[in-house]
Amino acid sequence: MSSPAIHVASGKVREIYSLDDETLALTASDRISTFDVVLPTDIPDKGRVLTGLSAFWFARTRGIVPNHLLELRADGRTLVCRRLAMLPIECVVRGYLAGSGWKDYRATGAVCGHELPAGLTESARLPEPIVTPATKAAKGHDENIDEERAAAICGRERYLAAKEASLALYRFGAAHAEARGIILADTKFEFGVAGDGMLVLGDEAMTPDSSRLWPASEYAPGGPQPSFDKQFVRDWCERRGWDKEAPGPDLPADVVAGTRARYVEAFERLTEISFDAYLADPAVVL
Ligand code: Q0Z
Repeated sequence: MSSPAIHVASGKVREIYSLDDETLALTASDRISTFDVVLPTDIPDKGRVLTGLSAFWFARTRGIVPNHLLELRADGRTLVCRRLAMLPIECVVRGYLAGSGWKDYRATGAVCGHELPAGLTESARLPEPIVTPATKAAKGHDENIDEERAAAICGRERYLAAKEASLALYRFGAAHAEARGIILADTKFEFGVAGDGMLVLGDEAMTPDSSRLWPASEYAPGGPQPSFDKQFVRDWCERRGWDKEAPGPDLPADVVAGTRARYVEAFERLTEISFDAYLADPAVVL
């Protein structure tokens, strides 16, 4: 007889359950957040797209670094995972200059201690991808830190192993995506330590919610890029006028349908697997 799952934490759009001392279940809902607010309207199958993509990347990167995935449930939205002792930092890899990376560069010429060439524009491709660690804020925004600080928090050896794994994962994912017309501008990895002391990739991996995905066909540095997945929602929210304070607006059916189609398109382009095949049998991504 199995014990009941115990709810242990909620993210903005995900839930985490304890199954036993060694395992957790991560369930992705169909909720969507924009401008840091979770909207009242779900995007059907969004949680399945994110879970399927995460499982796809976990299956294809286990030779780069071990990960926490034990089982992809038949519901298509739940990952059963090894319980890890999570590092208190996240490893963001940036191949392009966007978001807080662009803000920090514009203000100081550097991002998390990485001095960058002068004259880069917003969304520029960097000469080499960089790892820009951040602390995990319980509430509000994560704070960018330099690599010295990350090494002091995690231990130097542990940080360097996480950094090298992050770069290798990003290089693999960005090359895979670029060959399919999608720019993986940046992405966030979270690592933990397993019972045997090994560094293990946890959380989600290279999903639209943990990354910036841009359509390569529209790439035009010198300003912000349209988001592959959320641009319909953002544009509609901007046109409608909203102060970006909770609660957000209900989304009309055409915006829901258009957004779902973009998530499904990202899934199908990255995996080369039909999303209907995934719904019929999630194991097709493994
Ligand atoms: C991940 C998070 C979510 C809320 C804890 N394998 C693991 N072992 C231990 N802890 C975690 C993991 Cl993945 C862990 N988070 C982030 C996920 C909802 C928070 F689905 N928190």
